[in-house]
Amino acid sequence: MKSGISRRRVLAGLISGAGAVLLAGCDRLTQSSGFGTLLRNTGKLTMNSRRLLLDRQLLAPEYSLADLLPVFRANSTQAPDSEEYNRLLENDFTDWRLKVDGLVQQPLSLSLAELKRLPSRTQITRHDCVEGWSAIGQWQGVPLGRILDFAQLKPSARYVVFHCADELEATFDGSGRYYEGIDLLDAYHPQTLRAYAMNGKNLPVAHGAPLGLRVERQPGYKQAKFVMRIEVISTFETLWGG
Ligand SMILES: Nc1nc2c(c(=O)[nH]1)N[C@H]1C(S)=C(S)[C@@H](COP(=O)(O)O)O[C@H]1N2
Ligand SMILES: [Mo]
Repeated sequence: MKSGISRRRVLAGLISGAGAVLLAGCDRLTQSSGFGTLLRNTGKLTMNSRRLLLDRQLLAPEYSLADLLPVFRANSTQAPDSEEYNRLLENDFTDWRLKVDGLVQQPLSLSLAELKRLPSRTQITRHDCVEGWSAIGQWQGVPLGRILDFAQLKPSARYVVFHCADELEATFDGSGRYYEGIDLLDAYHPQTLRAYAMNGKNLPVAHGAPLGLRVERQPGYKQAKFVMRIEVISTFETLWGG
């Protein structure tokens, strides 16, 4: 962000977003918890999303269908090497659940069908890998901010971590799974999606089936593939050595 003004605007957006979270909390008191509530609340676009949408300068450039590449390269992990993932893949991910937990009032467990029933956003953007290649693709998915609002962030929430099904690269010490973290500004950015479709089809395995992260304005490695769990945290210190 270049100017102090736009930074202030984003902060104002986040503060009104916190208000939306509180309101969602009041609704919840009078309704049964779980996915029913999630569906009932989908009509509400959060204040911070609206504000960010108004500030066009903050959006990553979007392209047209004519700009799509015939072949979009698949990079690094092409398929997680795990029995659990293979079992989920065999059943077309009907048994897969996206878990949302950590610093939230209402932990969630969402099936792919449930995610697909939520209002989605479709965008054509450029993916830039730091290894030196770029490609333009179309993604469809649920704005992450909306899912976080349903889960209702606790006041101490600062970052959102995406836990993936594949192993970390050997260079990372090999102790755990691939993960990526983003801050709340990126998490509530209107172009940040939990993407389940790419170029009009279900997300292919090589590109992160069943669910990938699109966080535009961030480099390729932030676009976590094979996302299994979203964890909301206050500090990175406790996460595999920070
Ligand atoms: N789970 C997971 N996500 C990942 C990676 C990975 O190895 N595992 N590689 C990252 C890198 S470096 C890039 S460039 C993109 C590649 O996405 P693509 O295969 O859809 O082109 O995924 C990113 N997300
Ligand atoms: Mo990358």
